[in-house]
Amino acid sequence: METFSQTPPELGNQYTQDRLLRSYLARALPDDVSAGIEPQLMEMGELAGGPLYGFQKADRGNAPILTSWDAWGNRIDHVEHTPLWRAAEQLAAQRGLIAIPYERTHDEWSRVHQFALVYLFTPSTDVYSCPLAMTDGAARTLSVSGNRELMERALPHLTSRDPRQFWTSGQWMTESTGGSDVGLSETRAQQDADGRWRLYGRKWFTSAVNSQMALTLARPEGNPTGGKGLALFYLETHDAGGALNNLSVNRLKDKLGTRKVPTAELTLQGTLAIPVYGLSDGVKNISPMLNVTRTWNSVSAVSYMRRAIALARDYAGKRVAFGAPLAKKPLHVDTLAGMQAELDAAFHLTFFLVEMLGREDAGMLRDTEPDLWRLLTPIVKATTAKQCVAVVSEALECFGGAGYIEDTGLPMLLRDSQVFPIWEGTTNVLSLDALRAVAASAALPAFGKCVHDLVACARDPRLSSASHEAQHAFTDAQRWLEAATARGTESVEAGARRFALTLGRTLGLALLVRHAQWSLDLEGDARALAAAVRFARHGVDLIAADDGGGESGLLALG
Ligand code: MFK
Repeated sequence: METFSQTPPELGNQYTQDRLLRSYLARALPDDVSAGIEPQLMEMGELAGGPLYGFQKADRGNAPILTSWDAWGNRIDHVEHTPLWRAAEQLAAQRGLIAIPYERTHDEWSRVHQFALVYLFTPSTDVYSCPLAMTDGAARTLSVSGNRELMERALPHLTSRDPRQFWTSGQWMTESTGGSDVGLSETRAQQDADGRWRLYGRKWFTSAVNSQMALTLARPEGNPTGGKGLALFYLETHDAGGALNNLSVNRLKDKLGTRKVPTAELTLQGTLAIPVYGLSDGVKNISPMLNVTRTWNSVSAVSYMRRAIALARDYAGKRVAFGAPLAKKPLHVDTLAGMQAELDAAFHLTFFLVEMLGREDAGMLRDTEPDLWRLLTPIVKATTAKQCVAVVSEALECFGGAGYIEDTGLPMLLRDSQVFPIWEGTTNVLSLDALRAVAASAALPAFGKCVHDLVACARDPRLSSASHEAQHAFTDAQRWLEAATARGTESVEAGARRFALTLGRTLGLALLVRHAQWSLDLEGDARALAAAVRFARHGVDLIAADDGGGESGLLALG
């Protein structure tokens, strides 16, 4: 007698099957841009749900390998990527995943073009988005640096579509003193008698160590402590003969997830490096990189949510329990709907940020928009990362025990997602960054006007409570900031996370409301409306004016 075996979940073309992506692009993009990029999205969607997804499953058990010595006793520190990553690198270069925003074929829409492709590519390539994010961040940092020599040397490689010419870049910031308080960095920079700079120190978490170049921070001798005393340096990892640039790979990290990413501990022993601009203000000077990698983080987070939901939805049609497919069970459908509403909000929030980055690249941000962009980058990263972990965790539960079994490929989704709230600034570090962005500028009134203008688009009465919730949550956040400021800095700091996440969820809801009205009017589709109503019910307003963060007594001992 044959025993039962469950049909596994499958993916189809990840572009054609994505109602959210297609509907967003139809609203946001001019027709000529849509027509120009659609064939690329179709192709990437087919790859991501077909051959690349199959390759990913076959590559599941592989990991990068560090070989420290060759057979003859020479130190080589060679890191071999897995086959999936080798293919991902070729594909990323050929499809222009870094080149697109620098070629700027579609002007200010080039970032939407790039990140729509990245959103499809990322969940089938096991966090190859990590080296790509750093590469994009380095390209942008060099582009705005004014350092002609470095731009001419590195940019043609970073933005190449030819895999033989393509370089990736590392972002070597974290030291054993910590990843958040970068000003504590201990790496020293010394100038040779012949004027060349050499770096000495230990970098503790250098992702994708195989990159051909890196941007890093080091303290020129005699400089003060703190972030201002650091300088931003450019280095190439190998010399023209292929030898390592006076650095050694001590070991690869043993991580919870992102296991395809060869994250290393490095010792710099006189590594030749070039100052990018100036010999101080390193934290400030590397911030263009952070703002790009935080955008990649947000796109990656929504792409993982999308992948988890795509698998869970397909499975719901196949898995029969208690007499019917899960897709016919009201509670299961309700659970999936809640996940989808979170994804809809996170997606619109992320691509709103992507649009702003595109306008920033094109020099089109006006008036208070640069302040708003500065505020939104940490808020969107923090909000979407938290949503991603929650949604992917819920998706695993949709598979019951199978979601906990490694060779389904599902647990890896959760382990990889858990990095999104941690790297590129933890939720708390980014919440404090958002407070600094608000304090230094007109960002908060600009944010309020943005929310107001978005919900003002809503005419359908079914959107009125969601619109009201968005406006109300913003008002509460604003009142909290005034009241907390009057109470003192401890009160402000204690509530920073609730403040930042309230802003993130508020803008997500307001963007959903705008899209829902458009979709009702032009597509005759009520699914975005359903997402707005559901997301509003999940809780948007996480803070009240009297939130003093006074619960620290809860932690008293005894
Ligand atoms: C899948 C995609 C993801 C790919 C990931 C790739 C893997 C990479 C792995 C990693 O490297 S993870 C490590 C990433 N590290 C971080 O994200 C650092 C987290 N910590 C912070 O962000 C802290 O807030 C910070 C280090 C910035 C605090 O340091 P400081 O020295 O206290 O900075 P401060 O005083 O806040 O800012 C110094 C200057 O920089 C200020 O300018 P002024 O000197 O003119 O006043 C700030 O305004 C400016 N600044 C800081 N952050 C900025 C910024 N300017 C613009 N944008 C920002 N984000």
